[in-house]
Amino acid sequence: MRRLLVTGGAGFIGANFVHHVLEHTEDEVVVLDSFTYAASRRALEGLPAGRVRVEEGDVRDEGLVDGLVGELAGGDEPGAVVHFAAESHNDNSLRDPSPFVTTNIMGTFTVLEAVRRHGVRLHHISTDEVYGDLELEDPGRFTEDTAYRPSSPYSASKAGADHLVRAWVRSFGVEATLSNCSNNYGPWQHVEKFIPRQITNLLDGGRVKLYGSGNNVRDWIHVDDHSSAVLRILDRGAAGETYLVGADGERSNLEVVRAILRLMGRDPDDFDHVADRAGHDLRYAIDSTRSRTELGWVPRFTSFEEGLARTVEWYAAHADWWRPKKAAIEAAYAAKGQ
Ligand code: NAD
Ligand code: TDX
Repeated sequence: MRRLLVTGGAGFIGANFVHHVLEHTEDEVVVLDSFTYAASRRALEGLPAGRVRVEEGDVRDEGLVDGLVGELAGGDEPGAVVHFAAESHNDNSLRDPSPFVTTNIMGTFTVLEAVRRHGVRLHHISTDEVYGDLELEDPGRFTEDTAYRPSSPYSASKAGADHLVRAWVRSFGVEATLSNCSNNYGPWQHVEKFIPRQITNLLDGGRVKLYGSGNNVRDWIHVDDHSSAVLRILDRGAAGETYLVGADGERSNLEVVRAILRLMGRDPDDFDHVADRAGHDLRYAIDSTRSRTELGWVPRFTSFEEGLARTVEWYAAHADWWRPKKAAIEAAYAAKGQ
């Protein structure tokens, strides 16, 4: 039995990860989450109380983080921190970068200092966006050796956090691994994000909203495959190493929108072009060869269209969860011409 401290465990990926851990291991989990607008208590309901404890608090709170990390030290099997907590939406970072800098950078600093004091292992969750973007016609993909070139306040704050983790590994011998994953989709994703926004617009009788030309490419992975990769890194990853996680799911935004419209029985060309995102990254693409060969990890959702169909069904069945958040999000987008 291993003990895990999962920061941001009430968010989209963190909550899916907690479910995945409970299903596939004997581990016990403490969730640390400050329950921002992005968190969901409902996503953690019904989990066995003997194996999951939820602590409401801020990852920037040094005393709180120190106490929770201290609980992981010692014991028969070493515990670990899995650090998901972050401000995660690019559009929000363009409106107000401040919480991105403090949570994503200072929060990671706070976690690093605590794991350093207590000699506890850390897995840091990063993103492919730290590498900036690729040209649409570029045949290349991001690898562990790609130089950092972040474009947005969000991706710059994640890049800053990654640099801190690597510096703490080298300078202080902190036992940390990192993963940079591509765009996730699946259950419990906030309706501010691309795929849930379009599905719930259609379920609500609204229209699909595509930024700019729609030619921008994202590399989609089902959130459950991200969880299995993180678990594999915890089990087999080497300290100090970085693992890229992706499922060969490159699609243009236009292709995604048309797939959603088709799945929902609509005309695939019945959508609105809206104002583009400032500084909009063109293309992300992950080469996950190393994670597959060194860790033996393989994604289970090899068909994006099948994963998308299941996601559409999930949102249709969980309108009571997303509908209370929907109107305010759409009003904010409308105010920006999006
Ligand atoms: P999310 O916004 O859905 O969830 C973030 C969680 O962190 C929320 O529960 C929020 O309450 C919590 N949080 C925010 N600030 C906090 C603070 N100061 N203290 C404690 N908790 C705080 O985000 P997500 O999409 O689940 O992303 C999780 C992680 O994965 C992030 O680090 C993100 O950068 C990374 N990531 C996301 C994607 C993606 O496609 N969504 C892809 C690659 C990497
Ligand atoms: O309404 C929309 N219309 C649209 O065309 C929205 C919300 C988005 N888009 C476009 C912008 C992007 O090209 O869709 C693409 C995906 O947008 P987001 O869901 O906002 O994701 P992205 O900016 O690519 O970042 C995501 O993946 C990497 C996560 O939000 C990050 O947390 C993660 O690091």
